Amino acid sequence: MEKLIITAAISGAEVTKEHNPAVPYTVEECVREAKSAYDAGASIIHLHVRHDDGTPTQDRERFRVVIEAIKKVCPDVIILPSTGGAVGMTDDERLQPTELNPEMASLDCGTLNFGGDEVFMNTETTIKNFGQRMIDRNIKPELEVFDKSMIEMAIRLGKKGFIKSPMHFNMVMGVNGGIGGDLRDFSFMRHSLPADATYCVTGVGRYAFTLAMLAIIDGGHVRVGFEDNIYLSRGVLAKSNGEMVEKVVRLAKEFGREIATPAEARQMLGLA
Ligand code: KMH
Ligand code: ZN
Repeated sequence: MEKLIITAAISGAEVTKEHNPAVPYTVEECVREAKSAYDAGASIIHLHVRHDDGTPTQDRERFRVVIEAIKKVCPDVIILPSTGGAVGMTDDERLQPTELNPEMASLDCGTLNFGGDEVFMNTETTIKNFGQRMIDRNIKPELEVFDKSMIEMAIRLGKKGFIKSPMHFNMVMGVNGGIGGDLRDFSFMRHSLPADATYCVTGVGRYAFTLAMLAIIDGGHVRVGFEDNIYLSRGVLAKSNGEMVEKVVRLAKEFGREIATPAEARQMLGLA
């Protein structure tokens, strides 16, 4: 089986220090969290940035500063900035990190209720614009799919030339408003992907490590981190993103799955 690519979603836009005091806001805190994940075995950092008070921002210069600071201590790590940002941001705001020409970026493939009454808007025009931007700048999209309909949207827009193949998906499962995170949901999503696609799975909240296990044994890849889950196990707050990555590494080793380095992840994802 291919080696396992671990992504750490170190910060997100919604989770706060009230949920877990280790959630990073400042540049230094982002560096600390990225390094803990990288040292534990993450080859990709999915990045959101904040102002120092924790307010989410998509400001290009804030991304530039945080990415440069992370690269100083994790020189070969793959940085995958968010173009989702936070609910309510405009498309232009959200696209700012693509101006830095990262190797990868997230591309959200549909609209959904997001954790209650918030609506995370991604119309077909938005997805086409974001897809075209990533083609123009040679950025590999990680296709964020929160439900099966979003896989179908990605395939449809791929046929129209807005997303290149082979596609790389991130099945984000367990969001309040999206698909759940049970075995049946995983199987349904996974078997709806194009045959030549690669995928990673993100289990939100209590699904974080059960879905990681399924991806490990299925040959997929895994994302964990404070963006998606604040607990290491039931009732026990994670002290760092690194602790969550370490747990995935332990699970992978139990099942004979080796961990990909950033260089190996680049080969597998067609970035190199
Ligand atoms: N913060 C969510 C509304 C992404 O990074 O592309 C969207 C999100 C997805 O986090
Ligand atoms: Zn995100």
